[in-house]
Parts: sequence; structure tokens; C-alpha cells
Amino acid sequence: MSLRNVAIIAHVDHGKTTLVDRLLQQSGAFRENQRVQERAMDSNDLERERGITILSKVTSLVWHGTRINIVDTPGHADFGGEVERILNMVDGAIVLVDAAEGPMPQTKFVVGKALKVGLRPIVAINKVDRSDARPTAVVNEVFDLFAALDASEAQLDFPILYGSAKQGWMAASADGPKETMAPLFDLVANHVARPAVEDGPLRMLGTILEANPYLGRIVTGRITSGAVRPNQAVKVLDRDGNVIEEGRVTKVLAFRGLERTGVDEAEAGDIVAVAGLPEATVSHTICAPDVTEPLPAQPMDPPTLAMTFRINDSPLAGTEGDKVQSRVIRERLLREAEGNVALRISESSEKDAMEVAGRGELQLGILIETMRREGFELSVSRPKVLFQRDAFGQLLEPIEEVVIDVDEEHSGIVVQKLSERKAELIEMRPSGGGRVRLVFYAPTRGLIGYQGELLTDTRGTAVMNRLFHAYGPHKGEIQGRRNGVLISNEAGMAVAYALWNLEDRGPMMIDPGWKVYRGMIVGEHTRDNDLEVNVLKGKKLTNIRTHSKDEAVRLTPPIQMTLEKALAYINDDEFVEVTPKSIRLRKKLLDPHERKRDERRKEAERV
Ligand SMILES: Nc1nc2c(ncn2[C@@H]2O[C@H](COP(=O)(O)OP(=O)(O)OP(=O)(O)O)[C@@H](O)[C@H]2O)c(=O)[nH]1
Ligand SMILES: [Mg+2]
Repeated sequence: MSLRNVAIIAHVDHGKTTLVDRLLQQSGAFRENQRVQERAMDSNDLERERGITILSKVTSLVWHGTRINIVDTPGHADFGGEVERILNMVDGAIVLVDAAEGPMPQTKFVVGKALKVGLRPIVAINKVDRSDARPTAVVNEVFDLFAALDASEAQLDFPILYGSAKQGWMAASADGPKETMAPLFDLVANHVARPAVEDGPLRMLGTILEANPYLGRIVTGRITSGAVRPNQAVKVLDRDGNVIEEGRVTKVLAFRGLERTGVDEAEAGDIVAVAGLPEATVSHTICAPDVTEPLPAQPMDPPTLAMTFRINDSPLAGTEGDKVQSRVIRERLLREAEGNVALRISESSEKDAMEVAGRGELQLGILIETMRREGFELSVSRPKVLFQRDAFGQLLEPIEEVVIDVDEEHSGIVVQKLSERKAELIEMRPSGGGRVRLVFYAPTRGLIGYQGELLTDTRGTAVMNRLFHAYGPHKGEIQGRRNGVLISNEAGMAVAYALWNLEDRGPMMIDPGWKVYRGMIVGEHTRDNDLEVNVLKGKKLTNIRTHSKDEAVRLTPPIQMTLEKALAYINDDEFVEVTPKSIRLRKKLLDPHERKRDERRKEAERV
């Protein structure tokens, strides 16, 4: 059977996973009675909940006698390194572009990568059903983008389809026919090259890694030469040709719709998953025992952001989760690193702590969220940007390209706030409908926690997109959080009356009835210093009950601290305490005297 390998790439939310749904349905990959959820490829819990793709996944279908392997990729910038590797595994790419939004930073990133590896992408303008769709203008923007990225003549001559993944059609014109995905299937079969294969014994490059509870490690990749069978003896080489392990493939899995099935043999050109190799990972070559040259593989992106994961040692530790010991946390993190190549886990210099480095706040936030659901308790430090040094010893920091779409009236405050955060405005242009598009180069350091502020400043109307740009010279000091916090000075249960009394000190972060402890953060101070407060003090009871009116105090709703918000909010001397049930903020040092002493010591160091 003839074969095609194609990846779907786009900016976040432009409709990749929805498109795969329709392709699977219309190719008859689902059984008649099979019940399938929307965005079926987003199969893990967090993906479903957040409506985003986190891991690349392969599926496969048959169209008029051609088997098409399709790789759905994540659009979010934190997972960009993944997309780059995927593009080395396929022979074609479908670039989806939202007909209203047009090309966005991640579109530029993925198209740039696709062009660089020599693919001739197909462009699909999606969501033409949107009332604000502007397909013709968007095609021009895509063309300009390809040109700006130095596309070759052949690449610039890209085929274009228009359609709606949601409604299940693609056509040569935005007006239809609005019937089926057939035009896209035909285009993939005709435009995407046959898989390039080489002669020789088995060689296959590991591209996606997954830890499976039954089969152990599963490595997915494309077979460059030879064939692979269950029980075959193989060797694993790293990028430099060192032998990592020798062993046997226990299972060869081919993709069939949403399922994977064991096969007796897979040949060069095909994308399959193999089990049975406990050490093999992404960018390793799985090959016949007599092969000595590894396949060329791209090195892993270096992590840009790190956090310290510690045991939870607050007075409430162990009351809500059952996985609290540092050994259990350590084992869990090491296991995560096995299946997640973008994470780097190392021992921290602190006691009972591990250093977890990754590509962004979202990626690390997702890991914490997953662990908390499994019953873990943790205390997590503020994310730290990872610096590098150039050849001359100059300090470098990660710089991101930030695109913000905002109503014109709010653009002033955005520019002001971002320049305070040491960002550089590089472009400003109207983007239609009274909105402007602002493009900045901003240090990652300055962007931590900015999302929330941006939404407040623009009344929730701004849309921000970020993408790693490069390591650049350190931009100097950036002012952190301005407000101090309100800290509980006692342990017990918070009382409405006490919270009400504190309202003019600043907004609260807790509700009445919350358990608090000494050193826990209960609110934000309106001033720049920290303040210890008592949230336990009830109203003096007298034996004459007054009318119930003045007892039922009316509280301003507290600030809701989600995990992501909390991580962005805390300072270096604070922790986020994470348990399956709660997110609490606390001072690292719970004892006020110890905090004073620490303060004095730091003061002394400064002079
Ligand atoms: N109006 C309209 N909405 C669409 C269309 N295709 C997808 N959507 C919606 O766009 C949203 C995002 O769709 P997804 O398929 O998850 O997008 P994605 O590109 O896979 O997103 P990531 O994997 O997170 O990058 C969903 O709410 C879809 O229902 C379309 O053709 N028209
Ligand atoms: Mg998706």
C-alpha cells in the first residue's frame, strides 16, 4: 500500500485537533457504533480539561488505497521543541491558519521549521465559518510570511484550501463546496512526497517518548531503513554514536485510527511505536546490531525556566494528600523525566528538594497539577529564569517575542507596563476593528506573572502570545511585585468578622472557614511592606444578642489564587503550598523572628 506521513502544524487553537477528528471520521476510521468524543486525539485528562494539545500524537487512516500517518502537534509555545522534531519525521505538513486571526507567532515558528527541513507545506485556511473571517487577506499574510522566512520558489508555490474543520469541509474556494474533507485528502495524497527511505539494515530515530503502565517505555519514530519485527535483536545509539543499550523489541505497534495494534512487521518509511527498550529515548537511533552510525538528530532545546519542588512542611502538611515524603516526590519526578524529554530534573542544593527545569510556566504548571491530582503535597518556589553566558563571559537571558492584540484605547498602558518590564517595542500596527497589534522582544523574566496584569489593565480584552526568541544580553534589574502581603500571626480558623475588619488593609486571598497558620499569606497589603494580621479574632460575645443584621458581615470576594496565578505572584522568600485540595501561599520562614533575622542578614550583605 502506498504511504504518506504528514504533520499538522499551527498556532495554538487554530483547529488542528478538530481537523484530525474530521479526517478520521470521514475516512471511516471509526466503527459504525463507536462513540467518539470531540477532539478525540486530546486523550489525557489535562488536555481535555484545558482544551489544548500537550503531547504530539500519531494516528493513521486509509484514503482510496493510500495509508496516511498523521501527526497532531501542540500549538502552545512551551511545547515548540516537540514540533521541530516531529517535522523531521514526516514528508509533508498541513499549516492551518485561522481565517480571522491570521498568522500568529507560533505559525511563524512552525512554518520556519517546516521550510528549513525542506518540506513543501499545504496551507489550509481554517474557520472560514467565523463571522469575522477574512480569508483573502489572511492568504496574503501567509504568503508574506513564507517570503519573509526565505521560502524557496517551490515552497512559495504552496497549494491553498479553505474550509471549516468544525463543519467538516475543505475546498479550493472559501465559498465551498462545503461538503467534505475529500479535497484535503486528495491534496495530501498528491502533493506530499512518498516517504524517503534508505537502503540497509534497520535504523529508526526515536521521536516521541511515552511511559506506558503495561508495556513500559514506548518510543515512536519513523523507520529510515530496513524493517522491524517483534523479538528482533537491536541496539540503541545516542546522537554521538555511543551504545546506550542492546536488547530486543518486544512489540511493534502500528497506528490505526485512535488505537494501536501489534503488527508482525513494519517497513522503512512507516511511523511505528516499539516497546521493550528501557533506555531508548528521543533522538536515539534504534538499529540493527551491526549499525555504528546514528541517524542525524536535533539536540534538545535547553530549558529556560526552573522551579524548586520541596516537601510540604507547613503545619497543615499531610492533612490533605497522602504522598508527602521527599523520597516519593523524588521518584515521581524521575519517572516524569523518563517520559517527558523537555523536563530536566536534578537534585537541589536545598534539603528535601528537587530542581525542575522546563520550557515555560504552562509546562511546569501542568506537572504540578498532575501531581496534585495523584495525591501529592508540595511546596514550590517562584519560577527562576535560567541564564547562560556567552564566550566572553557576558550574562545572557531568554528573550521572547510577544504579540499582543488589544483595543486601541488600552495600548498605552500595555506599552508602558512592558517597557517597565524591559521589553522593546518592535512593531505596532492596526489589526482591524479598532484593535492594534503590538510586537515586543521581552525578557522571560519580565513576563512572569504579566498575563493577569494585562487582563486587568485591558478589562480582559487583550490577547497575548509568546514565543521563545533567543538568548540575549541581560537587561538589568526588573522591579518585582510592588505590594507587600498580609500574613497570619496565629493558627486556627479564619473568621468572617476578622476578615471584614481587615478589608481596608488590602484584598484577602482566603474565605472565612479556611484553616490558617502562622506565616501563611492571607491577603495582599495595599502598601509595599508585609503586615502581620489576625484573622481569627471574632466579635466579642456579649450575653445580649443584638439583631442578626450586624453579625452577618458582607465580605468583598477574595482574590482567587489558581495555581498559575499563585506561582507568578510569590516572591523569592515565599512558597506556594500545593495539596490535592488547596493552594496556599506562605512565607518560607514561618516564624516572624526568623524572618526579621533573615531580613537583617540580607540587609547586611547588601552594604
Ligand atoms: N468556528 C470554528 N471553530 C473551530 C473550527 N475548528 C476548530 N474550532 C474551534 O477552535 C477551538 C480549538 O480547536 P482545537 O482543535 O483544539 O485547536 P488546536 O489547534 O488543536 O489547539 P492546540 O492543540 O491547543 O494548539 C475549539 O473550540 C474548536 O471547536 C472551525 O472550523 N470553525
Ligand atoms: Mg490540538
